[in-house]
Amino acid sequence: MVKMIRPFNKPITVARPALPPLEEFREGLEGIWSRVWLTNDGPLVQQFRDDLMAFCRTDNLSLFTNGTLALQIALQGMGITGDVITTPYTFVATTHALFWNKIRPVFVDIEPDYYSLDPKLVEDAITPWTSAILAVHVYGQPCQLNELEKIAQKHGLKLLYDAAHSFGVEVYDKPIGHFGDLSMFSFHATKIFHSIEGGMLTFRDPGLRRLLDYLKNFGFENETEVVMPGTNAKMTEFQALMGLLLLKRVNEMIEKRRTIDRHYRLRLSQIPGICLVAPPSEGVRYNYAYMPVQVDEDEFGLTRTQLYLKLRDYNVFARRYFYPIIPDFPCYRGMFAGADLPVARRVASRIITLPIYSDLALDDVDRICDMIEYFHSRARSGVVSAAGAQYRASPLTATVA
Ligand code: T4K
Repeated sequence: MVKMIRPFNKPITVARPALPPLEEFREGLEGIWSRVWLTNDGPLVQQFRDDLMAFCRTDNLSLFTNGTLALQIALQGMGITGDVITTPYTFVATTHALFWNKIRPVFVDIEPDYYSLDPKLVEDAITPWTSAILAVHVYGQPCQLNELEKIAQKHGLKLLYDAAHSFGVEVYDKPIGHFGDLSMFSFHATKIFHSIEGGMLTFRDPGLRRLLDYLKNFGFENETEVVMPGTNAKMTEFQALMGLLLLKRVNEMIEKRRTIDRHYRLRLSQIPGICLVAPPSEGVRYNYAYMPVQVDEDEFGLTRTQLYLKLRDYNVFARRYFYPIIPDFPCYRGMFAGADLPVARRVASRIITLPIYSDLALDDVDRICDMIEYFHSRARSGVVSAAGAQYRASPLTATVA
């Protein structure tokens, strides 16, 4: 059978922000115009906070202008100092937030199923200088929550989660933000749910809310009194408007992603050398935030990076989230020479995250899978060398045998 594959005629990117109907946004803008209130805890920000409190089933929640500042402020507000045990397999903002607080990250390796901090290794890394654990629910898949909680309690450590990818995730009907002492969610445009830019903290200690309010607003108590050296990390009315309109649709968007994920899994599981991440564990209501797969070069016939480049030839802009691991970025290189991180390194060298967003058509998913299948079969038949030198995709069409 001969199957034609054409490159997409416009880029298919790893993520594509969801947008509400323009009419609804325009209506919201009219409200903002009539109130002439743009930021500083305006009515839409307050409404957004209330709606999120209902969605996340907690009163202990605070909004920020982005997730990175939310995490930086959380570390400051909780008085975390010294060493923090964390993961090398994440977006660089997780580590940057520690550095901005002059906290030393202690990298511990990840587990191979969902790529989050391996609790078995965490305990061995605890020293008298350790003050907290900062774990990441990578791609939205929950960390080993009970194990981390037990370790944190046993050693009197704070437990923080970078839940940037995890909005809408629940574990046995409990929202993911209810675990640990605090969780940070990112509402960046590329996330499953967003407010253009934005961030949210949920936390266990109700006393933290007031402190966070000070810290994100210069430490102002009132017009003339500043009670602590805060910064500026306030959410604007425009961000809140976007968030409010998308929050109404978030469950529907997750459902669409679930269908896309299922379709990918069905197709990709047939391709040798494409290794899927384990499905969500029992009790987890997942949000299908990302579509990561590992490429086994020996079986697939191409390296991960070769596949990434071939897809680009066909106008598919997958990403290598998260490559390289954090200690290998130039700004951190050499600082963590002793860290033994074989699993994180291996995953980072094989990972590719494929496009997923709620309005990605299933036909497009099929076409991406056809391409991957095609690259594999060409590589196997020797048309594409392991170095990727013999074959360049035609800009217009390619033929699949
Ligand atoms: N912790 C973790 C674990 C995180 O993953 C992140 C953010 C954070 C903390 C920090 O949270 P924030 O401070 O961002 O709230 C993107 C996002 O910018 C970043 O938010 C996200 N993680 C990270 C995983 O991905 P880049 O540099 O890869 O984004 P960029 O601009 O290359 O966009 C990715 C794709 O999305 C592009 O190929 C095109 C598409 N796109 C992007 C934007 C911005 C659009 O189609 N429209 C758009 O408006 O970091």
